[in-house]
Amino acid sequence: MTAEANHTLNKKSSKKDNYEHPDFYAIDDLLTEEHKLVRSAARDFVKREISPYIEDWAQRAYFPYEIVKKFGDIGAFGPTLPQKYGCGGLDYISYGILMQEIERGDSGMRSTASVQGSLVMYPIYKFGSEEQRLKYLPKLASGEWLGCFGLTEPDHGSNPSGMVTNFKDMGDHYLLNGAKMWISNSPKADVAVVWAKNEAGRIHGLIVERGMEGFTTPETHGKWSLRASTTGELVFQDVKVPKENLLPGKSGLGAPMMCLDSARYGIAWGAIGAAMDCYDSARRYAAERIQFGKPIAAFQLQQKKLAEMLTEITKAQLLNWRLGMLMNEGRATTPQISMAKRNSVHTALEIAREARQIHGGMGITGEYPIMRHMMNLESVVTYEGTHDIHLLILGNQITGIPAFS
Ligand code: TGC
Ligand code: FAD
Repeated sequence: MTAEANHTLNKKSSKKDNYEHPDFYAIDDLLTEEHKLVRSAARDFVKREISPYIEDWAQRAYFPYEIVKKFGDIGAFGPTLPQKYGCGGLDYISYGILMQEIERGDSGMRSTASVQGSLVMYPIYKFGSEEQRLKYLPKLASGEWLGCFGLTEPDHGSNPSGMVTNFKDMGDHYLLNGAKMWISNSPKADVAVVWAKNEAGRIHGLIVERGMEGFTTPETHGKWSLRASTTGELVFQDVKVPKENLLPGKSGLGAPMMCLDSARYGIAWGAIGAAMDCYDSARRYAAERIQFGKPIAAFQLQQKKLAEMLTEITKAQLLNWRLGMLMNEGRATTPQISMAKRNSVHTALEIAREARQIHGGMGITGEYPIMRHMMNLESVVTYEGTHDIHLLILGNQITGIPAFS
């Protein structure tokens, strides 16, 4: 690549990232010194490594692969897993804070981190053998390797139990066939945790490595959302998977669903990071933009928007913090996680839309982060269980009547 092309791909914005996070209910008082240190390190990282470049990356649909190693260096991958495997050994509040800060920078960047931590490293740690943990976790934690998680298929999104990807026992190896779609990180991933049915129709997790014959990862082009994150397919045509690559610890749909619990929790915090960025930008813009001889912040209609944004952010911050404490105690339930994921993403989308209006025409440009956040959140509201699926999970919890089918 020429020096000029390289410069263009990584064009640095001259705009300074002056982000200040809203903390209307002194929620900082609930955080430990360790939580604050994690936040400060992650915020500095985002200001230094993401904010100056992200608009350019997103406009060009460029995935900055070099960020993977940098995330590893700050401990963004699998932060709650044990230090023995090169991970952070932190609690779930710290994990939430990391996701919040990274998604404040960009949802696509948070996707890269949360897929690696919650959807690749977590199942290897939770359901893997000790040999598998030692082989994969340190390389994934450091960012030497990138991973992806294959559950969704072209014909099975909200209903993953209908999956058709399958493997046969061939004696000394498994033979894997099928296809996964909409897979974050897939085009660049070194390893994939893939969910497939055995001959008895039981779902198992398999670790598939790049380079295995018959395994390809075509990239999905033309996304208007998560443009700085790379998304693709996983295609398996008679892939010989060594027997030692099966995750032995758990089978059935419950195994990938447990991974989703962890990732959805991270999204609950992450989406509010995006919302806080939109609010912060809108608050500053309203104070600076003069119309009819006054800052637009002086008009009641704009104040209403800002007051409602701050109210919703504060409610979500409290919900997330409490959920984090339940996660730390091992008491958080899937419906509680659904409530937080659904609430945070909905709140963030509404705030992004209101913030876009406060910025007027400028709100549609890359001068401000608003439109990028809004477009990103259109994916976040769909992946890891759609807005409606999380409502049905809550409905099931409340009534005891599943309404999925
Ligand atoms: P259902 O009958 O409810 O359950 C089937 C079996 O699974 C068990 N189970 C769980 N176990 C542990 N933890 C959980 N959270 C569990 N949820 C379910 C359940 O107990 C049962 O076990 P058993 O032993 O009785 O068989 O399943 P269902 O087929 O009716 O489906 C329920 C439904 C719709 C809620 C679920 O399938 C669902 O959540 N669908 C949404 C799919 C989804 O979220 N896909 C995400 C793909 S990954 C992704 O999007 C990554 S994006 C990442 C990024 O870029 O950041
Ligand atoms: P569908 O399931 O077809 O749903 C379409 C609509 O129907 C939705 O509004 C849905 O709420 C509604 N609907 C479906 N069933 C019901 C019902 N029972 N009752 C009421 N309404 C219903 N998957 C992975 O496995 N790994 C990844 O890394 C990954 N990354 C992704 C990255 C991006 C950018 C995107 C967009 C998706 C990603 N996904 C990933 C897939 C994601 O999880 C699915 O898109 C999601 O689960 C929804 O599936 P679907 O798109 O097939 O929609």
